[in-house]
Amino acid sequence: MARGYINIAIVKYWGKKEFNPYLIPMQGSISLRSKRLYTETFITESKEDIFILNDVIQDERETKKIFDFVDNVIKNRKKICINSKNYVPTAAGLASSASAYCTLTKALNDFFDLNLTVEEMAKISTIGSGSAGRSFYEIAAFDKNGEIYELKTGLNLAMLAIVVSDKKKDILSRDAMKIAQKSVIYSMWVKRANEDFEKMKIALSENDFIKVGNIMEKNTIIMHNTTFRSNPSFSFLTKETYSVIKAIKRIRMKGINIFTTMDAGPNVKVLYLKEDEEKVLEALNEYFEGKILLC
Ligand code: 2P0
Repeated sequence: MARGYINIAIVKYWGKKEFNPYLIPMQGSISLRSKRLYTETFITESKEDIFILNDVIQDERETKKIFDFVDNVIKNRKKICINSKNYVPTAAGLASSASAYCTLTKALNDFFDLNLTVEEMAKISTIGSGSAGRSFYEIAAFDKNGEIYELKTGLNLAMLAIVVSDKKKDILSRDAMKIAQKSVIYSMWVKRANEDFEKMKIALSENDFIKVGNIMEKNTIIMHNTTFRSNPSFSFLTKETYSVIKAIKRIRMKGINIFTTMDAGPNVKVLYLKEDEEKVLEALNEYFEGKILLC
């Protein structure tokens, strides 16, 4: 059995350059791995290739997608049954292809005795999903050359989500990214994101939480602006998203250091320091009781 956790980007990955053979992103990204939300995958020998997700045998399309990845990792193999379970609420922006492909790569490595290193597995997993490579490290950098490595900080970073919607998203992040790459402001995004990547590395190494939070918030907004300024124009963010952001700002004015980020969905993730957890939850519960999910 293999297990892999989701990760949440504090500098976003938002665009593919090429596969060579692993993904080279348009710009660097940095993430924090969850301690609670994960995927588990079991592989067994089978008469035919089967993919089971959350106890449901998947259709031809889903099965093909997963086995195309498997065939990329290993040629001339025996047939297998891949049985995966997501211990992640299936909510917009939380259900994760990152934990899925991170875990599948680990499970294949174990089942077929591939003897891959963590570095190799991280790169391989990006063929399935770009963000998956980051799930191999607690704090991961995925740079613009396609290198994936661990970053160190003295900060005890923690994340929670305010779940405003558990509806499935209308537009997949993969498709959204493709459209956004044609946005008139996309080249500006790439430049800014690469600067944010460098600045974030420094802020983490200097244990400067305020800087980390500010870089993350600005980076998030510019990423989402690429979708507004696309043709067609669209957004993952809703009225509810903005009202959460407003409430978080209000709480921050009271001196509690919390920062917001959003991915390919309307839910808001909140970055805080683990040692502040009690007071953060107390403040957030006043506004969002029942909607808070520790990540
Ligand atoms: C991230 N996202 O850095 C960004 C921010 C969504 C918004 O990585 O096409 O599902 O499989 O490589 O990994 C989601 O992208 O995309 C993502 P593919 P993936 O977390």
